[in-house]
Amino acid sequence: MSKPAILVARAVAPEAIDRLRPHFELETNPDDAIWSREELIAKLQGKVGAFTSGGERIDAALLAQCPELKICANMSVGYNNFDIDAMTAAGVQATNAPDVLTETTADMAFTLLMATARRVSEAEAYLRAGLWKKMSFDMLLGSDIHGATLGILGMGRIGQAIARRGAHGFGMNVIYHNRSQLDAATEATVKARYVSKQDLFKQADHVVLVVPYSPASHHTVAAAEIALMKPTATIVNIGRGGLIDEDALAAALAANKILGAGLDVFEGEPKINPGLLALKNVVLTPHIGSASGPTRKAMATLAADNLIGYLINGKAVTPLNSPKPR
Ligand code: 8YV
Repeated sequence: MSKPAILVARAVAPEAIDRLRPHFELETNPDDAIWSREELIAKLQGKVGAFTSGGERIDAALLAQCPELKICANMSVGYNNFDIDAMTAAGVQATNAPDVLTETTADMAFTLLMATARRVSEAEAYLRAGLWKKMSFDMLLGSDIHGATLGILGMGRIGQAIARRGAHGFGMNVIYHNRSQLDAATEATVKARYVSKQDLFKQADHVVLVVPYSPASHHTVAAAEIALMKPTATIVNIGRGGLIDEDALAAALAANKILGAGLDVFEGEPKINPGLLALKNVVLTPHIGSASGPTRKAMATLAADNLIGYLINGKAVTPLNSPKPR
């Protein structure tokens, strides 16, 4: 009997391919080409499963053209590329890759927070440009991290891991805002206090965004929120670019209304808003939040296990919906 066919839409860790191969006929993308939507739809013909990276838009129109598709397994915790309602209605299982990247991504939030507050990118550029001629008392002064107020917008697993680092590692006063308040026991463990969104922007010395991206959270940080921030404050985004109005942020940074920003994600990535590129007081990284070797391997393995779990054993490991199978 021939094995079910699946599409691995991007180049992935070889361990994931090795895991999938005994169970499936695989079409892979070893050159890591970025396929157009039409190419993706063409390649999905005859496939029962898709290993997706988090960038492929899966919606009703695509599903209507891919009648054999039963599951899309994202190798990312974010799933704003999925129209979950459309997938459920079409009988298609959606899965993501949570938990395995929590600590690595929280590390990255702190990396950016510290680099931004202590102006590390700007300082290195200054040194490399040969501008460092002498020590001076006011050279590249930043904001403190220890003992400062850390404001976390979005308090899921990654937000909580960031809170633990701030509170326990750096003695920070941690405040957060989220759709729903954590229970008292969890608040006590992560040492974080719930505040309104407005108070978070007013009180925080360092703001970190880890809100899931959806139409509801589009530009959740715009000129009005930035205007509430202290002139010495920083903002870090490790969620999705669309959470921030980048033009408003660039304008505030250019006018030194806040100290700096650390951005790992961008609205039009991999294209970067030219207003941001022109600035010194922003630390820019190319969406590497989960990019440690072991974590990327674990994410790929989990996506593979979701495909094997659902298509071979009848149950996904980390399901996002409960569709009636096609
Ligand atoms: C990358 C992420 O998207 O998990 C997410 O939601 O943003 C990142 O981990 C992922 O690594 C791309 O495959």
